[in-house]
Amino acid sequence: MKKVGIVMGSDSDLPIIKKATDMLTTLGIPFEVHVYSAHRTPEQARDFSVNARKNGFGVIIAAAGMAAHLAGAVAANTTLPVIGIPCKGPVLDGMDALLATVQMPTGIPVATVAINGGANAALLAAQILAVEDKELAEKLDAKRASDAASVLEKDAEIMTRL
Ligand code: RP5
Repeated sequence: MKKVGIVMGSDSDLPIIKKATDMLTTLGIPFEVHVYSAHRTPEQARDFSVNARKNGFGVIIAAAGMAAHLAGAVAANTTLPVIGIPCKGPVLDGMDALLATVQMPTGIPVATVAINGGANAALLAAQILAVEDKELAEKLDAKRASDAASVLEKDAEIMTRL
């Protein structure tokens, strides 16, 4: 199976990335994590992106906060699908990172998930890999069924209380 590449702009983004790595681990998907900044280490971020396809990656997750150019900078240097996670920073509640990540110009797409949406980034990466992987697609179907069952359990429980 192809790997998921995960890059974060700073190790301060790690709590968001942990939500993604936990989900990938649950699904049995291999991944590799790096701290590369679009601003502080632009050469390393570029090298990783340029070489990602030949290094066995099938999709890249890029997480950054504030002036969050990382996902766009990665996407500029690869035609692998890139999923951006805008991370909430100390001011502006993550709106700064959301707009910087989602508002890509035509030609360089970034599939942006919710602010701090680490788990959904991993699920979207899994769905992309599952296009060519029947076993993974079945795991995703099973997860959907189990998520639905747990909502229905809560529904039954709330009716006994209210
Ligand atoms: C961004 O700046 C990082 O992705 C992080 O979310 C934010 C703050 O970085 P630190 O100052 O915590 O290293 O590039």
